Amino acid sequence: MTGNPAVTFVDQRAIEESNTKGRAHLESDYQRLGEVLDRTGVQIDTITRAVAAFEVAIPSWGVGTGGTRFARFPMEGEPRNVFEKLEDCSVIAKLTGATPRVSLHFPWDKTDDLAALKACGDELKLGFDAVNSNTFQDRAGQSHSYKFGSLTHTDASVREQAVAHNLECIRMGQALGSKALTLWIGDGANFPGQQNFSRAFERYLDSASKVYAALPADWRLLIEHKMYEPAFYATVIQDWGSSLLAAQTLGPKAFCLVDLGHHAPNVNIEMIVARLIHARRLGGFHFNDSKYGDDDLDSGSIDPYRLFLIFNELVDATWRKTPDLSLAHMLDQSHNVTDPIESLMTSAIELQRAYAQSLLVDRRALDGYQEKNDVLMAAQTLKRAFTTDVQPILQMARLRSGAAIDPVATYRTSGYRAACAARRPASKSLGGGIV
Ligand code: RM4
Ligand code: MN
Ligand code: MN
Repeated sequence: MTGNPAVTFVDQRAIEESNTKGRAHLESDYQRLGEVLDRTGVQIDTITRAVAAFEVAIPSWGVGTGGTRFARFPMEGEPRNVFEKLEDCSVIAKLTGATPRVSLHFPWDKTDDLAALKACGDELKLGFDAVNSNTFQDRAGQSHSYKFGSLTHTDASVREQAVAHNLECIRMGQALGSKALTLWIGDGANFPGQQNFSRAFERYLDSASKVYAALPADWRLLIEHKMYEPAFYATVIQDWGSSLLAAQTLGPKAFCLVDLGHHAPNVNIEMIVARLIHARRLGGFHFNDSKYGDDDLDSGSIDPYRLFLIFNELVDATWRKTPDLSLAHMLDQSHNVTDPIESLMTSAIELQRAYAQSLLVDRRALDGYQEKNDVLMAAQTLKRAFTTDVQPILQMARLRSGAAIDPVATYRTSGYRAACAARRPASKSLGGGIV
């Protein structure tokens, strides 16, 4: 018996045992849905195969309990270091069959032994997705503070320090097999007049070009925009326009990353997605949901129709044979009141659901309605796909790939969290914070 609880508590036998219970019902639900879809000319197995091939990366910072600016309420058995984070990520991967890679965040996940981290990933069958740099916080011992910015700071030595950190992230990512660096900076202003907008953007381009120049040939730079926070008046890369401008200025390996929570409420994100696809600069997503601001809530928990409409644009782009569409799908959520493992599993499944529903859209019919300006039927064509209960497809995709029909139920019976609580003494950190 291995000492690793991810291996011990969530092994293939436990998954199969749990699947035995749900299997008969699933077979008949699947058969029935297959018949319904067949009437509209859709082969259910085609959709199931596509869902099974869907992948989304887990953010290492997502498996710890999140918090607000006011407080953090840590849960028992939280991972205390990157190795334990990988253990939790492997549970999510095994149970959902949808999350084969982890996205790391440095220096939060920094370790002296990258070879051991890579070996740990191999043992747990986890790869490493885009690496994320962090120049929005100071860390002990660093020479310069990021209080007034990093890549856009007025002082060249602060900018150099921030560039150097990004180059280090690339080196660490290379050792782990990552192929992208996600660049999100909190730089901006809290007061009108605090910062010269034009000069700050010019400094950004200058610093980012140094990071870009250090990218290995097969790497991409993912530029993430965010409307506000921590800069509450003006953020340097605040919208997809600034992000696209930066990507186009930097070069062909620079792409825009859309974090769903980084927009004003009601913004038409699916349209932003369409524009970035048109510009050939859509690089990936940080999926989450929100009600009021950058709430970092579970994907699809507030507005599943919006999530569907975003996937609808992606499927449409594939249908139109848009070349070179290669997207880094990642979750980016803060789990303040739920077990992060359960939230992340549920979120990965919500993405698969939106994807499956989008695949059901009758695109030829939609095209026709759009051409004829048949507004009601066009809208209904999307709604019909969205309101189809694709649960049996998602469950069958998991069953066929050796994952759990019901990941949350299987996780709860596994005793994994309790085993972690016994091995990982409770965290003392009760303060506020983003993670
Ligand atoms: C930011 C942004 C970044 C994430 C940090 C933790 O708001 O979404 O992607 O790395 O939060
Ligand atoms: Mn993000
Ligand atoms: Mn965010």
